Amino acid sequence: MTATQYLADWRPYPFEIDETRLEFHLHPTATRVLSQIDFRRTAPGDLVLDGAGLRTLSLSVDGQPIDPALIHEADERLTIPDLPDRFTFSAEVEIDPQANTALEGLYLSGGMFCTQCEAQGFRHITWYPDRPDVMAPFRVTIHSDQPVLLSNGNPVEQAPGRAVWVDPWKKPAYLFALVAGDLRAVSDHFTTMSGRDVALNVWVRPGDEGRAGYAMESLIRSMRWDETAYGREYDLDVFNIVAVDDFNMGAMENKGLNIFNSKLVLATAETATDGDYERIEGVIGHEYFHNWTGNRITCRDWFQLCLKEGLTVFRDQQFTSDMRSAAVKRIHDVQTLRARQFREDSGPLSHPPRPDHYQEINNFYTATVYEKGAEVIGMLKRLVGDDGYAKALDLYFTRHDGQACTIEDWIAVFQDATGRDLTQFKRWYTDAGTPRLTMTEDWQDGTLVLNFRQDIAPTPGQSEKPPRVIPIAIGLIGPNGDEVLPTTVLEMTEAQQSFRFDGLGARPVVSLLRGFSAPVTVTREITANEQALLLAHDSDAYARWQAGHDLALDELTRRATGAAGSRALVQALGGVLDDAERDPAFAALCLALPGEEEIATTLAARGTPPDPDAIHAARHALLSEIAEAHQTAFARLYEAMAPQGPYRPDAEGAARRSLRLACLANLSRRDGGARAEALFASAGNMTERQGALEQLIALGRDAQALADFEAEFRDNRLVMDKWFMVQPLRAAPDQAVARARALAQRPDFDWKNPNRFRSLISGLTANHAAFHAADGSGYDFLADWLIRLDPVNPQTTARMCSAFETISRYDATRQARAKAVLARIAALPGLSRNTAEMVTRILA
Ligand code: 0A1
Ligand code: ZN
Repeated sequence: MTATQYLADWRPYPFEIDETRLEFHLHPTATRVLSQIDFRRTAPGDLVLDGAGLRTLSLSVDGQPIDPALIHEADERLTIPDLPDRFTFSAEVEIDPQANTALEGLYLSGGMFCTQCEAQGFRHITWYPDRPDVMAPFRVTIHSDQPVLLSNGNPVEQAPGRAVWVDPWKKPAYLFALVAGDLRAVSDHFTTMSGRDVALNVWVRPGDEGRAGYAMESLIRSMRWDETAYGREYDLDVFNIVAVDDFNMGAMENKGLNIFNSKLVLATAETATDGDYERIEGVIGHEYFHNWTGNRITCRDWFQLCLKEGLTVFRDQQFTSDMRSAAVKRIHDVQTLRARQFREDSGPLSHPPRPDHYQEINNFYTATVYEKGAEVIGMLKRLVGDDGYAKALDLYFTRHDGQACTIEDWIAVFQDATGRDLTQFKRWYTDAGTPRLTMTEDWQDGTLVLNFRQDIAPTPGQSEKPPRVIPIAIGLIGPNGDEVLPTTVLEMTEAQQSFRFDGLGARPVVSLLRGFSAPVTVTREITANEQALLLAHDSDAYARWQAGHDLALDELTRRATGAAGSRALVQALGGVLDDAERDPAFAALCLALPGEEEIATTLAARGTPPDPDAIHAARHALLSEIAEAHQTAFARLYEAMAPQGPYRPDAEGAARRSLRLACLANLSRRDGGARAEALFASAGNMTERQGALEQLIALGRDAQALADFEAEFRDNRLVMDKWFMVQPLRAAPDQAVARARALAQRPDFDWKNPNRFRSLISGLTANHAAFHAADGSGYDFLADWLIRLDPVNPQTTARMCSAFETISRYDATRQARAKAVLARIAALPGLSRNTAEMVTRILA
């Protein structure tokens, strides 16, 4: 078992690097890497370098050979004592990209060389101080017969078989990148705010050029937005993006050479959904925004990961709200946060946005670091105001440009720019757990008193939870629907606190946590009528949606535990449908009832072990009631939302399609799938085709459509990933596991490709009642595949273990079955550090 790393153990590196020179002789199985690193001493100490899986051919300091016995294989380190104040370290190593199925370091994807160095991939390339606080300018020479040779920075020499790239900006090794392959560019250019011309390229495989246009448009929008919203200008002569098919994550912000999972680059109307387009725009933005928040200013150590990720997610969320609909974006972000981060925070994997220990850093690229990291910044902005935020960010960029920083540095710029003491606020970074906010009301003679209490349940390793500052945005709605108090932010700093509102006429309804002003759960007394009033009249779109969502959740949890249903939700949705043409996206969001997983979470939080079958049945029954009650409205809106012109992947078009598909889902419950079949056959875009296909699978009328889809898209890996995903996801729970098993037998289930693996396996784990089948077949299926993948790709295996993080919510039989399969994984000889850490934490 590997030693745990602690934040408290961080020590400065005793050397700085003036320049790193690398020379690559690329070969699929025997690539030679020559390195020369100019070190300058800044403190006493040995030179410690990281290296993993390297065949070391030679090591020297200022030309003098170094004894290879100084390599300590067990901890993958080379330690050289007694060095002078300035020296050049050189190494020659050999690595095998083709054998690199873990996709960390230099590897091959479809014959193309590419790299992934975050978090600790560079040590698989050569000996180096592989830690983010050691930054250096790089000069990279590539020798290869591949036609396109790319690295970070600016190209200084390009000749057949050889290229030289120089990156003048100091960077840590995790931002290094190299690509060599037969690639084609979609090119454009951008003139920056100071008038510099930047060449832009999106590199794809031959034949994919027609699918990269949206990525390029998104890049140009991102560059412009970062100039106007944050005053940040790009700083090299070229910006390259490369699409690769085999990639563990979404994309990577390497300096000047972003590498992307091809599913986040390639899109046409026929092959990509509205959701795909939105993600492409958002992730292109995210990686581009890292140039300032991550690259120019990076992290001192990996415990500070949320310094770059929380901020960059926050920035990409702002970008998407500016490009599309701010209200829809906020609701989507809240849904994601609840589904992924609240889930993580309420189980055995809970950790603070800034953890203070880990075994495997790659297990900490989590919803807590990313999405909660972004929410924490949103709260900070709310507390200091827009001007305070702008001042703090300007100070951050000027004070810390070129540095590797900490959360303390980040908080200090807000304190210094605004004068506000943020000592209590810092707990949001250091303490795990989602606060539960309970509100009660006292009403008398025109005075409303709101009493709040915050409770935070213990999380692993943290039993004491002092109160945090919580910005609670509220409004008050009169009984006739008028707003009697516009949005007001209450700052709660104590465990219990009351706020008083005088001079009110009639008793208002509180619109609570407007804009989702803090990442907390809410407990309050509210009637179905009051929820319906908010759903109809709240001026805050998020709060309006939340009211309807809460109404639905109350209804579903009652039914799932055997209580009788009411008509309140069905009636309230009638009002939403009457208004749907004015705001189709909002109506679609309201029609998407809480999912089975969320119902299970809610029941568990109330102390009731969720019964997946009862939840599925209750949701199904309620959906049928809604479909029946509003069939005329659904039929009318389905026609009204028909395409009005050629497909455009913008927010307005996506809104209409989302409402149309919500109507289709309801109509399909009554028309036997006739409309879905017609739409599947006639739709000219993937959004509607996939939507129709999902309905046909749910109805069990899918054979023809699946065969047609396969015949049409057999050669398109990304589209076939959808085909693999929707079947286990939408199949009836009692058939989904068998179906997933059959799909896994197909020769085109290329399980070593992370996208293909995730499509099929996550399709099943996202089918709540199927994955949690009482006989344990879902757990067995997942475990069998995790066991198979672990020796090939530990990172992807470990990430998918989180499907088990909720097991302690369920009944004793399910728990025992899940724990037995986890024990089976834990006992495997040679299990990766990644997976071992996840399984141990889940079983703890
Ligand atoms: N920094 C990237 C995400 C990323 C993280 C880790 C990776 O390998 C372990 C790869 C990519 C981002 O935030 O987009
Ligand atoms: Zn990121």
